[in-house]
Amino acid sequence: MGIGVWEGWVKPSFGGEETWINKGVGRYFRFGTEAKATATRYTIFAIATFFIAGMLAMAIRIDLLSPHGMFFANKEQYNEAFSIHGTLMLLAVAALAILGGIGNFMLPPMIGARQVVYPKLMGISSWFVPPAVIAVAMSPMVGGYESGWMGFPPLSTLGGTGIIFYFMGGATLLLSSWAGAINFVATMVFMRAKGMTLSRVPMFVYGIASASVLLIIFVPYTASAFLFNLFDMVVGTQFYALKGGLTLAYQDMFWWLFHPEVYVFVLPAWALWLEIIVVFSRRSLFGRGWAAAGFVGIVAISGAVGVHHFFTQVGDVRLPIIMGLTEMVSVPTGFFYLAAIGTLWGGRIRLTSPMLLVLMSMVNFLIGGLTGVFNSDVPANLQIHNTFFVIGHFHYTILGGMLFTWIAALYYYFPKVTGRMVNEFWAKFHAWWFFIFFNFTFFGMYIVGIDGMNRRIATYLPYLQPMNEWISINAFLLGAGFLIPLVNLVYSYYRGPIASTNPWGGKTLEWQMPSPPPYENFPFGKDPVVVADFYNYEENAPDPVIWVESKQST
Ligand code: HEM
Ligand SMILES: [Cu+2]
Repeated sequence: MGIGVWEGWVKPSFGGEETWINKGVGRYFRFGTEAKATATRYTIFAIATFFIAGMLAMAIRIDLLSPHGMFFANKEQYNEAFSIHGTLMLLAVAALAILGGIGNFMLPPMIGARQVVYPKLMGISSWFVPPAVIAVAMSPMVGGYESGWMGFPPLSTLGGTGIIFYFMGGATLLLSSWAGAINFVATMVFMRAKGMTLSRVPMFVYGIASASVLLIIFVPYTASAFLFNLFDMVVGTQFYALKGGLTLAYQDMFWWLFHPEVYVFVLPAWALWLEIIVVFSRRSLFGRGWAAAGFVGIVAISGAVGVHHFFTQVGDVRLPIIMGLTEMVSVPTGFFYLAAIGTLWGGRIRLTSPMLLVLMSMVNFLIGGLTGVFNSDVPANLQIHNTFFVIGHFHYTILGGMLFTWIAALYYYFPKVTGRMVNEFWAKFHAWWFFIFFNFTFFGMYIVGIDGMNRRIATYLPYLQPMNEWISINAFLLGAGFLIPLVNLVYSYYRGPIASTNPWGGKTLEWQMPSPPPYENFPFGKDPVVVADFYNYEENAPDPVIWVESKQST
């Protein structure tokens, strides 16, 4: 079978050797089990989904050019558009791009491993993505729905049958990231090279580990909520029925995952900040212990504060507690800024495209984080809840914090993955384009939100039109700009200048692989042993790794 089911799955399952092709784009679309092919497949799916969901955002912005809507035929279509946009961006882009794409590729070599523990599980769960994306995207064509992307009952079960596809797609995407989390944790526990102690594992490994722990604990709640809702619709159960059901319990279960999920998006990105900043300021990582405490602190707090999403619904004694806890999340977040700024301070900074994007990401996230404090302050929340202020906030955190860093990481690792360099001029040109129009667009949303623009409503009062026009025009420029990195990446894959093995001079182990890396990551017949810190950039810092004769032949 040409698509690799036989060579990649069946034969190796019965003890045969897996055949591995190291050439051509086709290898990424086979049912192979090799982690780097799986990773690249995740990246390609994330980019494709980003463009599908991005087109919907453009449609929404066209609609909002007029107070009465000027693109969609009715309000239901508007609801479907922002729901599909949101779900795909969150569950198929933000949750999978860095974890599935960068993580599967770079985590094994970073800990000195040649493979992951469950390569088949990873391979198959990457193939969950396209059917799930299609199910979500086509949900309007199979009956539509009105409940919005969160699918709150009773609206979800009373609306159209499209919600069935929507919940199936959503649950499948959650499952994909959940399987990934299990594989990451197993790989980190069992496959670390000798000497890769807790105080030496790279920061990105901490980032993936903490995101994985959050996923493993919290995905079951929200995935079950989706499924119970589905059962209510399909087999007539009454989990969330208005009479006799636990209607409000859905919201609780939904936010059990979806608050920690935002940290699933940003923790790996913050970890990449530190990786990239260290390399491009050639300065030892500052406050490694603080950064580690940051990861642990956020995992500990972020699971407990989901109630801050319904401050306007629950008026009881828990409010001050949840408000306090939510605002405490800023403390471990501050640790990352401390480590990042401490490392930058006095460093010999090289403003390459990955570095530029990381610095921009830090600025954006700061604005997003500060406006989070307004959201989490109960009196302020009562004013801005369900307005465009909230939309501004989460786009600053997710696009600003995660997407800028994802693109930084794509440029940073491109030479390792493909053996070629991207075009720096166009990478930087787009970074500035992205930064400027991102801020024009989304800062406008804070303003229009405070002015009284409701979220999730297709129409608005005429006095808000000028501000909405400003947002839409900047959004179109922002959206069109993404063609630049797309062309840059595709063109550089075929024509970019040949890259050296370690073009940026990174010390972590993934830079010791040849470019592009072969099947076993480190083909030298030798195994790495970690003997010193990866982030020591002092004059006469010892080499962090020595290579010893491999026990198994390669
Ligand atoms: C990791 C970074 C963060 C991300 C990715 C993020 C993302 C989001 C998202 C997606 C929503 C909207 C959910 C919806 O559709 O209703 C949201 C709302 C909210 N965020 Fe954040 N957030 C982050 C950080 C913070 C911080 C640091 C705080 C507080 C200090 C905060 C407080 C809130 C609150 C209270 C809401 C609910 C607002 C409302 O609807 O009334 N967030 N956030
Ligand atoms: Cu939250």
